[in-house]
Amino acid sequence: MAGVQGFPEGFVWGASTAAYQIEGAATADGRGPSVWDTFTSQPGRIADGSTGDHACDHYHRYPEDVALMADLGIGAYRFSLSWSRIQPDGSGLANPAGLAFYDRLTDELLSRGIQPVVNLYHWDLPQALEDTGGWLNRDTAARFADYARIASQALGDRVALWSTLNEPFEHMALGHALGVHAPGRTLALEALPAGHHQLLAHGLAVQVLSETSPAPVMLINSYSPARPASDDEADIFAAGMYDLLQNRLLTDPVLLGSYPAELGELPFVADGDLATIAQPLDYLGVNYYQPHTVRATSDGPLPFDIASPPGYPQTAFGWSVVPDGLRETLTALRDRYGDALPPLYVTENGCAYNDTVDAAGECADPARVTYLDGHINAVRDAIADGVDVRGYFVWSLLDNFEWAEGYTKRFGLVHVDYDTQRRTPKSSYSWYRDLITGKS
Ligand code: IFM
Repeated sequence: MAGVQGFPEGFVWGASTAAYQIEGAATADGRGPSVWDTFTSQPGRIADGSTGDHACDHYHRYPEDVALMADLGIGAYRFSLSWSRIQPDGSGLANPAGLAFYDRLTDELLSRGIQPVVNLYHWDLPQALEDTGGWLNRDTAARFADYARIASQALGDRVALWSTLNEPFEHMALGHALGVHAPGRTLALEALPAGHHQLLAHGLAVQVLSETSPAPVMLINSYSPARPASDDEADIFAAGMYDLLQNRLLTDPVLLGSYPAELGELPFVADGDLATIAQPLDYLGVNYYQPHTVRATSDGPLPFDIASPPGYPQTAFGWSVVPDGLRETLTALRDRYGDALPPLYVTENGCAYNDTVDAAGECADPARVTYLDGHINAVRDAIADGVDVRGYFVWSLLDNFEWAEGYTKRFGLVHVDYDTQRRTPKSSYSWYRDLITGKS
């Protein structure tokens, strides 16, 4: 296959999903409840009152989904494991039936020539661990290391690339500070230990994975350039604070072995934690959607408000389409971390639109094509500027359960009819296939 112009030989083109967002089969084969099962069962939490109980039924339909990936021509597929399928209570013996699903999926991918990129944790903590304090409890990090060992012993001979956690910052902020995601805690800045304990879990898991599997390891973080809403000193200060939290808080300890000095002493950081967290990392995963405009406020739980920057086209989520923000994100990481920065993968990038299937059975999504084209060009620009980027994964392969928005936001290259489970590749799917197979 010819490489895509402007991208290095061997650059990986992929697509991403996450367990709770696509698998369904919530109680199949001994799966235990996660915080998302609990959260979605509480009235008023999810925009359309839905749950991930059935989602895309990927648990049963994975052969069809892997066939779609093969036709798409992706070289790698990033998915997450459901911890509570593998350890229903988050600790103790593995559930063989749960592991067997990931075993089948991994083999199916490999039989189609698709590299499995396996993320251990995408926000679905086993409820039993939440009941003992969840990510506010240091012990959850040790439980995560045990779980990583089980996953690695089962799949580590075939996984191409591991990721420990997806977006620990969003999980801390949305789930523990603001309460709009599971587990629904509203701790504002008191949520910081939930971020620290996730990083501790990451560091312990990197140790386990490097002992038990030959595959390289990454951590996936979300990044967003911060822009002050005005020239006002308070807004400039607020933008700096947001930048520190979103872009540095959970990256500095991993790459530099220290929290940003501005934070001062953090009482929840124990002796030795930072050395554990700063394990050598093979890659860093970068998730990017949009920059944020930041305004100082004294009205909310946090001292600032963030918004989508004005003056750009917007997705159906109201997020601004700013492709250059991805170039800015990638170059800013290089400039901040220098030699401490491992090579990067763009592990999520994509957009939600109100896609529908027409009478002829087609699903046209030209706005997504424009979005992807712009952002892929931004990655090309970053590479031309010397940033070492090794791959790009679209979020998402399939329309899926978009957390607090339920099924109201469609991010997929493939449309999913949730009543019939019919999959319809969108025009962006054909466009992406042509790009990565060198036809466009
Ligand atoms: O759907 C999510 C994904 O789970 C994590 N990153 C952002 C996506 C879009 O909101």
